Amino acid sequence: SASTTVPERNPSFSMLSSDDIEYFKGILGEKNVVQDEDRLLTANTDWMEKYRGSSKLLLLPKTTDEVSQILNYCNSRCLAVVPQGGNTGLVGGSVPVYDEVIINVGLMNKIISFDKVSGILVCEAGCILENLITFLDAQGFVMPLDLGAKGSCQIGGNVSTNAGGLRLIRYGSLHGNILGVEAVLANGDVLDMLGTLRKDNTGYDVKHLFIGSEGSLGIVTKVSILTPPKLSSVNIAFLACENYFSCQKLLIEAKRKLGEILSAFEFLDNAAMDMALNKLEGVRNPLPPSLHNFYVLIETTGSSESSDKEKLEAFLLHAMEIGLVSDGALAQDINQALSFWRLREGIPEALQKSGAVYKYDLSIPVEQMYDLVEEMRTRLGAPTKVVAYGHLGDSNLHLNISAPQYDEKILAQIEPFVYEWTSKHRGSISAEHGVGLMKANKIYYSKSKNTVQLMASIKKLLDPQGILNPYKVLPHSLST
Ligand code: FAD
Ligand code: 2HG
Ligand code: ZN
Repeated sequence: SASTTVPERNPSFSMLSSDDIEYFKGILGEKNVVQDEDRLLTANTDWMEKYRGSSKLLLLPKTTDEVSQILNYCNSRCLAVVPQGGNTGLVGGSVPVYDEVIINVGLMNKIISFDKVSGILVCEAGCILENLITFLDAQGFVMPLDLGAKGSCQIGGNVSTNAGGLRLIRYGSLHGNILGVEAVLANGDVLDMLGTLRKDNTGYDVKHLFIGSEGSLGIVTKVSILTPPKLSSVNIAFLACENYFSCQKLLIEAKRKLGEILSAFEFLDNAAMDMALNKLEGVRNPLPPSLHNFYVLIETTGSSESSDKEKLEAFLLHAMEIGLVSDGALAQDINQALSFWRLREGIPEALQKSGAVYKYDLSIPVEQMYDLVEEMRTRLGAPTKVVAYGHLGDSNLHLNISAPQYDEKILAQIEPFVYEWTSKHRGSISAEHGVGLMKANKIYYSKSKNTVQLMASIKKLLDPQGILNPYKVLPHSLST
């Protein structure tokens, strides 16, 4: 498997005993204390099958009070735990490293309230993102968040990773859209910060600590979200560009000419296109066969069918005239629109099917972003495939290196080069996926020493024994 420097098991954590299991059964009932080997194997293994723990126990609480009781007990026994949602995380954060108890709030999947005037949704953390999208659609609203893993990821997992996704360019990050959080601390204390207000400046805004802290500070049990109304006119174009500079210029033009109706700006290079076409069933290139170097997906969302379409068409015509775009297709119906998205959203799955994959999720200034991809190709050569795609509109590159199998020699060619390069350009080594286990020891590439030290102090204050998601997020030298 992939090599990550894994620290020793922290010897201050207790080993699970049969008394512990009896205690959990007393709180949760027999059925929600899972010891079944197949279910544990799944819960121990991450989406990429790159990280594997050896937990012997999966707990499925149904209420905040149950979460509180479990954590209080684990803390008193010094039993380490891993909060797990849909287990779609890509940095090894959602699976145990050793024998940590897995806690999944997937049974807490109720919608608590929805206010049709304000668009504020309050729900339990185990709600699957796609179910929330479907629920809101029927109410005439949309989630301010969408991503390829929507069918399995939980809103609690999304909040805990501060997931970015495909619409961030339009709606901004979850730090803006999550109005409230209920979370349970390591000692079982419940923090009710489940506000539904847009404005509330009563001191420190503590809920933000739980947005993006990857289960290291508490278990998120409920959230309230500001959701925008569903607008009547959505248009999607799939375009080809011959060079990276054109993609960049196209982004500047799109922001200027499409302005407030721009709702997605994604890119992929031809290596990513090849991957998708070869590995995904029923996916085809929306453009006539011809070799293009780059592809861009542009979506607009607005309230006027005629003027939005006119705007987009004028923009595309202009882009073709000045030579930024060499070919393009506008989705003519919902099925075509879905097929454009399927192609883009399917790339991680295509890569997963193609063997070993080294993933880097980087924030890099748009101008320099593709230089890294080209340098990497030169460094690596065959038989690796360097695949680039991502949220160009947010300066977020997904650099994926696909190889026949995991290989220390390949890894040594990639790291620390990729992190040093990113750090030198003042980028982030994790734009949206988080730190998890994969990057715990790499955090200094993107955060200053004093800032990391403050993170460790906050961790110590909220979780003095370090039972919550150990070995993750913080560098291992600071985490015990
Ligand atoms: P998990 O993977 O189960 O957990 C992720 C982290 O959150 C872990 O550290 C875990 O301990 C913690 N956690 C989970 N639930 C809770 C909780 N209730 N309380 C406290 N901590 C918790 N990410 C993006 O940002 N943008 C994308 O576009 C995107 N696309 C993806 C596409 C695919 C196909 C896949 C497989 C992944 C993608 N991801 C993306 C990564 C991943 O889906 C997101 O990070 C997602 O938000 C994780 O949610 P989850 O419920 O699966 O959490
Ligand atoms: C996406 O945007 C996800 O598709 C996954 O964030 C990125 O697989 C990746 O590297
Ligand atoms: Zn992404």
